[in-house]
Amino acid sequence: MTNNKKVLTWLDEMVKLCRPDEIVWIDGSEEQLEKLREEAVATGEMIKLNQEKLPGCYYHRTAENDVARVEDRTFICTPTKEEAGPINNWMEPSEMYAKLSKLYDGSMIGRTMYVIPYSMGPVGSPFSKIGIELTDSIYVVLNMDIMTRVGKAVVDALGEDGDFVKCLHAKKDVNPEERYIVHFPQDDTIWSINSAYGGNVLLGKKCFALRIASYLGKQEGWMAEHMLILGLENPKGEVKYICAAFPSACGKTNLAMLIPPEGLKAQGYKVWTVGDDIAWLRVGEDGRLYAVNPEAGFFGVAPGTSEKTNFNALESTKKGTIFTNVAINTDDMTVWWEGLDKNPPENAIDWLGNKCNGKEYFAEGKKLANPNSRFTAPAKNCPCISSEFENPNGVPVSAIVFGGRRAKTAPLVYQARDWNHGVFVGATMASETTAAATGAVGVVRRDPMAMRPFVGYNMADYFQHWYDMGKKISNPPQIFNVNWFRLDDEGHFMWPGFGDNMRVLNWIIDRCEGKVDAVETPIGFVPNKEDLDLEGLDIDDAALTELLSIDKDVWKDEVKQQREFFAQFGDRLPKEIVDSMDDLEKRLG
Ligand code: GTP
Ligand code: SPV
Ligand code: MN
Repeated sequence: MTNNKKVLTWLDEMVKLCRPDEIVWIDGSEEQLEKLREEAVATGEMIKLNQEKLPGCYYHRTAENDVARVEDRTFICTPTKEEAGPINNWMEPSEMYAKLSKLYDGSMIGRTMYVIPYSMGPVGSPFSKIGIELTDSIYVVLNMDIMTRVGKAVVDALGEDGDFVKCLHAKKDVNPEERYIVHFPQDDTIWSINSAYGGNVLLGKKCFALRIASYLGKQEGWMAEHMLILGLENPKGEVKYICAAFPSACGKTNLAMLIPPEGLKAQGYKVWTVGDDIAWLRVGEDGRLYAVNPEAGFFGVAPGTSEKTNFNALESTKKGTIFTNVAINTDDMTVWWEGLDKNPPENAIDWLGNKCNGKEYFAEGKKLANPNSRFTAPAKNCPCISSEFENPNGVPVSAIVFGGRRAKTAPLVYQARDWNHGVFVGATMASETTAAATGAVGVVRRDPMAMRPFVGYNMADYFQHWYDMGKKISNPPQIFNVNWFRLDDEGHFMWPGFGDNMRVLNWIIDRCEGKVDAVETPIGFVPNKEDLDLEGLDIDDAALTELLSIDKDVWKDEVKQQREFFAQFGDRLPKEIVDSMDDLEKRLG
């Protein structure tokens, strides 16, 4: 398929290492993909779902020990440990290559190696980047085909001499003890072994589009961020774009596809989706920041997705979608997960493959779907996909929003004073952990810019990069922080969330346009209650007051925790962060 010597030399080397029986280039044709689907169904790797109700949809179950990203087994292998920084796991590159080569040795004997040429971003766009993933998994091939632009056109765009990110994946025997997700930023190389789950194996996603791309962005003067991109249309038909960084399973897909509450919808407000997980950001000639979504699909959290909470996401999964680790309704071969509706199927197979009575499970509080079960859906299925989705130059960003799950502390929304203060707001993000990664759930941890697991170099230098970018953006976006997850004393969410988040987005855009005043607090600007459009919302005044309040004692303690977290970066920490912390402490009195 190519004469590119760099590709052929590398492929030759990897084939000698893994020793597959066969090598198959993925050309992106429907004919080839259909054959692979049939093969995967024949071997039991995938299950064909009801083709009348869910045309082109398939089901896959991963191993019980392989259902989420594995941050403790994810490495950034730079020549020195300092380059990787204190947050990343690190090993010296030659040592890691030697260690992993032993694991890959002969790992594809008796298997086929698929060669997937793919583009992150529209094929041929000057902002796009090409990768080639070698894998022995048909599931990976079919997911990559949905999540990225795959096939012959990419090989043509690469040309005889083009560079690409070299991605090697072998599922081997999915042994968690020997599972490694490894990045060599200086070599444009990613090696993944012993997993078959999403973020560990769809190497275009977190591994390339965030870890490798963040490193490239630092060198080349742009940014790769864990952000959704949405367009907010007002009744005049003007569209303003917002990027939002929330940690994994904290609401990006939901916000990106939001449907406004009745009142606002009737006035003509609308949301258009450009991206739901990753944004590549560059400075345009007009001095504004521009965002491109490098992906072509959504790898979304299934539980909690319903017609009510996220109609557009659910619609996106009605055709050409792969479901992973949800439950099957065996009466009609459709899918089910917690939160889809209140009617779990009686005749079901749970995510572990057990036949069961879903109603009994539900009554007993047992999970039918894995909490991190996912759908892989083509972006073009989404009813509210933006007309700018394929725009190779991206969309101009009016606001950047940070946010996380905080039961207490963070108010519903506040605005940073300027770019540098906004960088501090992002750098001091913290959120309760979720099922998207292995480990404890619900523990507050610091997660700067929602990028803790995804920065491909020293996080102190990443903070510096944000400050440096600020100097290049003459017309910068305003920066905000939101928290949809504040709990009352009984443990209930105080804010209704989902579609009602539109009320907060409108305030954000009003602030960007200088249309409304705000209350200055020690942490930034919070809304005057009357500037939030609350029409049709059943929320009492006391709750709203609390949602917008800042408890100085809690925040003094928060600054202490920030200092502890930042201490690990030593002298490498930008001085601006320390200045902002001192300033915040002073303002808190
Ligand atoms: P990743 O794909 O892991 O990066 O996750 P994400 O940030 O896209 O999160 P997603 O939108 O899939 O939401 C994760 C979970 O949070 C789902 O179970 C949602 O139902 C729930 N959720 C999303 N938005 C809200 C909200 O505004 N309020 C509340 N209470 N829950 C929400
Ligand atoms: C996340 O965990 O942030 C995801 C899913 O978007 S994964 O592709 O597994 O990283
Ligand atoms: Mn994500």
